[in-house]
Amino acid sequence: MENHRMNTYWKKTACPYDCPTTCGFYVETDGKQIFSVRPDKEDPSSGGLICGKMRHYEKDIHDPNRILTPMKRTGAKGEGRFAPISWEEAVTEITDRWKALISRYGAESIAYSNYSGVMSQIQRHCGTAFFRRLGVREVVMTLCSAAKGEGYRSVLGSTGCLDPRELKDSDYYLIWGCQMGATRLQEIPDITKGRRQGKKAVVIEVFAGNMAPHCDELVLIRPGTDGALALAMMQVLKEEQLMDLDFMQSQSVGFEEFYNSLNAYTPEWASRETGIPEDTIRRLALEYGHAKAPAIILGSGNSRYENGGMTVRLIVLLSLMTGAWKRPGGGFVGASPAASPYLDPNRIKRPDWIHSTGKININQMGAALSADAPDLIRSLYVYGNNLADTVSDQAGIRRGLEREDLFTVVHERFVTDTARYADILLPAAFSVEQSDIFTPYGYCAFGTSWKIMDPPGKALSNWNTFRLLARGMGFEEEYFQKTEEEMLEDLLEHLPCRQELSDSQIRTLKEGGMISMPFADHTCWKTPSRKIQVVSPDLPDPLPAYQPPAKDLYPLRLVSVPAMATLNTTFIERQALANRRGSMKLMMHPLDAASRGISSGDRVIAFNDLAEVEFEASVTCDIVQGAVAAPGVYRASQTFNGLGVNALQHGRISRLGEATTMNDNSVEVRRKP
Ligand SMILES: Nc1nc2c(c(=O)[nH]1)N[C@H]1C(S)=C(S)[C@@H](COP(=O)(O)OP(=O)(O)OC[C@H]3O[C@@H](n4cnc5c(=O)[nH]c(N)nc54)[C@H](O)[C@@H]3O)O[C@H]1N2
Ligand SMILES: Nc1nc2c(c(=O)[nH]1)N[C@H]1C(S)=C(S)[C@@H](COP(=O)(O)OP(=O)(O)OC[C@H]3O[C@@H](n4cnc5c(=O)[nH]c(N)nc54)[C@H](O)[C@@H]3O)O[C@H]1N2
Ligand code: SF4
Ligand SMILES: [Mo]
Repeated sequence: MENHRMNTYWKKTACPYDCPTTCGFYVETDGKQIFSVRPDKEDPSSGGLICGKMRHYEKDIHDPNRILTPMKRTGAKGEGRFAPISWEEAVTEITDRWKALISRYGAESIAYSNYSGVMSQIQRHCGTAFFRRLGVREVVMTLCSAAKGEGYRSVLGSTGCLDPRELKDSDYYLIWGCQMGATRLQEIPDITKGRRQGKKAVVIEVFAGNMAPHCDELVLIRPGTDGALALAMMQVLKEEQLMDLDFMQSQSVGFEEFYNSLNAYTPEWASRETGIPEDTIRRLALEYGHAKAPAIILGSGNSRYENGGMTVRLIVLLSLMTGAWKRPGGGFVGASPAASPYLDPNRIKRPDWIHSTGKININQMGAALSADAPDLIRSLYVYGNNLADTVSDQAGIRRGLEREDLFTVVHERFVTDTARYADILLPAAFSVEQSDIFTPYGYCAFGTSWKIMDPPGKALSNWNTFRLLARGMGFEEEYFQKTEEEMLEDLLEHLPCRQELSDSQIRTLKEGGMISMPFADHTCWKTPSRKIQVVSPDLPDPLPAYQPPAKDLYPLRLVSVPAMATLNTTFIERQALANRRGSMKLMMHPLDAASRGISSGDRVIAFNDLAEVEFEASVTCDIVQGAVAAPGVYRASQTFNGLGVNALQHGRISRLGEATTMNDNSVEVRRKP
């Protein structure tokens, strides 16, 4: 980037990445470049606290390694050699191939993959509309927290949980499987302040990660057994008469049946399941039961199991049992806090265009891309997703991407491990080069950001790319005629919450910026019965009960945890961040390491029936015995043997929510000779 700072000014924008916060901030620009980033103290969700990664967003936007032109593959699949072509050539080739496939095999021979590269709504979801119009199979988008969402919804429907800004009123914090120092940074100051005032923060984790300094007590738990802990805590609350029976009896359905089932779930029983000492479980339950406004902050880690939805149901029920939801600061953080929807997503996603009854679960993309799959996929379009690194069954996915008969198109900003397999590679834009609406999933807020500069070279936003492809396919719907700015204006015209907005808020949305929305009424139950659904007759398991995690085939349970310096594979191009993260580590308990003759710094191989993956061992008491943890997602060239941790993960899906079970796997580990 040239650094001629002339006539610069500050523009408001928002972060396009997949955090609960969606921080708003300012960028310094001259309309052609971004020079620097400045946090915005007035921003509703971040309050001016943005992560280190985005404080130098300009380095990614002006990264010399960006893809700037459409390209066609010249080397072998996976090699990453390409030659520039024009957009016209690219679109003609893609749409000619697709038309031929559709007439010969039907539209279901084409598939797409999209996830969380860009989380702003138009750019994230416009492809869904395009592919529905094309007639391909629906993609089940459950790579992240869908089991958590379903578990919560089964009990509370769309009831708004706490907005993290309400945590200042809580009097006890139970931080449950959440690496907040990385993923909910903005909530740490209130908890730190609370702890100074004598409020207690307890972390329940498989691996403490960055949370050890932010809590008063660390409780280590065996992976996938949190449901047992929640049940035993409720058994103690019952025995000690710390439940708010009036509240639960009057506000819920099915309470009696569940209440009567609790006796079997003693702390002694739960101790055997979880590995947590019996008296710790009892003490935790008493502390929680005596608190007036305790808050449970739940991450997504313990929902990424076959039993994940049930685990979340049980933890949500625990959050309700003492009546905490009635009091300011009491309740639950980790689902949607919104009182009602701000935006109608169907205007972007167009469910009215669904033709196909088929489905592809993104977690099972490895099997779906197989040459032996019953409904052979002959073309794959990837945008906002790096499936070669981030999705389970990595070896299966790579085998699929290597298929010579798979016509692969990737729309990307960088030559990722997925992009290396593209037949046609298309250049994508950054958030400041496009216009969109932003809806943080963890805060009561939303906003807009209008294009600040043109994309460099021939890069195009997802919206503009799908418009070109739609024209190439001959789609004439008005949807595809609109510019992204017209689409954004249309969404603003039709906001379901428009009546609730002040003139100045509407002005902010029109100019670009985030606005704060009212917190939900936490006892207005938005469920079909208008009550808390302790029992859910429509689910396969109506009565909440303990379900153990998947059977261990190997002696060590394997969990994946977010890294501080990167966000899935976003930011891994930036050398300073990659250096800060360091090499691919496997966290091990000292007893598990000693019995295998392993010390910190040793190269080790973790293996199971799927793969052998090389790591650097890091021996620490911050992980529960019997488990290993792999922080971060690495690109192949940053790994030791070409494979990442996702090569050790099966593509099984959860019982509730059809979601990822990436933490529900086991391995053995040996020292590399
Ligand atoms: N810096 C940074 N920020 C991020 C991300 C990132 O990779 N890096 N990722 C972004 C994304 S995509 C998301 S979805 C969000 C949220 O990201 P999530 O992936 O939901 O991460 P967390 O909820 O913070 O952390 C999950 C925690 O669950 C723990 N865990 C795993 N299994 C169990 C279990 O059985 N029991 C218990 N008690 N704990 C368990 C893990 O040890 C881990 O600490 O963060 C976003 N923000
Ligand atoms: N081992 C392990 N695996 C994980 C996780 C983990 O913690 N550990 N986390 C899981 C979770 S929670 C999630 S949400 C998934 C995320 O998985 P992915 O959706 O694959 O997320 P990223 O790795 O961030 O890759 C997103 C890609 O989108 C590209 N991109 C960004 N903006 C745009 C755009 O506007 N247009 C286009 N066309 N492309 C764009 C980026 O350059 C990037 O390469 O990973 C999951 N996989
Ligand atoms: S990556 Fe997350 S914490 Fe960082 S600025 Fe974006 S939303 Fe905020
Ligand atoms: Mo995620």
